[in-house]
Amino acid sequence: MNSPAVIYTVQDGYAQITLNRPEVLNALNEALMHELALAVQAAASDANVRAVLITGAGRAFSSGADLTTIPAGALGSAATPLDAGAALLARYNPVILGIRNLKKPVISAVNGVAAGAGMSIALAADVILAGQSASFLQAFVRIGLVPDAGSTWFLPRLVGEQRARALTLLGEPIDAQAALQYGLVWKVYDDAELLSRAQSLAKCLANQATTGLALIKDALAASPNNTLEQQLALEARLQTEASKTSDFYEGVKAFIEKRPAQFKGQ
Ligand code: T3D
Repeated sequence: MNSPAVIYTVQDGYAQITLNRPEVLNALNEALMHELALAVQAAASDANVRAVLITGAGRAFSSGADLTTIPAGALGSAATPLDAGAALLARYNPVILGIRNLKKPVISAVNGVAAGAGMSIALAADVILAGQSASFLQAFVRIGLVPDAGSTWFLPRLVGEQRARALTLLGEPIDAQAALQYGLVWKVYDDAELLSRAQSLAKCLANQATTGLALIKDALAASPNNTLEQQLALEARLQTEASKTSDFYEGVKAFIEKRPAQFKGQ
């Protein structure tokens, strides 16, 4: 029996999604993208899952789209052109939106290389952690493609216009330290401790005020398109929602009683 292309487990209140084709550095074929979509849906719909961790099996996070599944006959043939955009619409975009729109915090733990759409998946997370061996590669330009799966949206927002242009147009990899310096990742750990650090963070986030975290994500998602007036109004509306949660009362009560809060995620 074939191994699953994605391993999905739930523990300590969080879901771990492991891209699992290590022999090809977790290249994204149709099966993997299908299983990833199902895993993201499962995490979204399970009330017991209050945080999500995405990582890769073996020595890489993901090498991007599986280039071996592109039918050789389609390459360079005007008669049967390959429509890579159709693959994006069918498989990649729903996954990226699914991750980005999760009402729960998402961590990516980037072990080794994250290339092409694999890098886009890593960047879709809320908090990006990297191992010392991590590298980030906008591989698209090397094969004549356009950065996709959200890379042209995430990169300028994370690292600024100049770095986004250089990374995408030059297709040069950057290592974990450069990614940290650019603000592409939150923290860098020794490879040996990356996963346990990411799991500890996922467990910690799973014990926070989940509705409040979701509302924070909503506020940040709306921010780039809002004026200050609009954002202030949105913050007020979201705060009304947050202040109606039982977790808010628990947070205040715990502060007054000088004890750790016991958030239920509601
Ligand atoms: O239609 C659509 O799906 C459109 C969507 C497109 C979105 C994209 O993501 S386009 C970008 C696709 N990705 C790439 O172009 C990256 C290709 N890979 C590489 O450049 C290198 O493999 C890496 C820089 C990522 C890693 O290099 P290295 O030296 O550490 O490893 P390697 O030896 O190149 O790879 C190890 C194995 O994985 C090797 O197989 P082998 O020789 O041991 O049998 C290699 O062929 C395989 N592999 C690596 N990347 C891919 C792959 N197999 C299929 N697809 C890959 N992307």
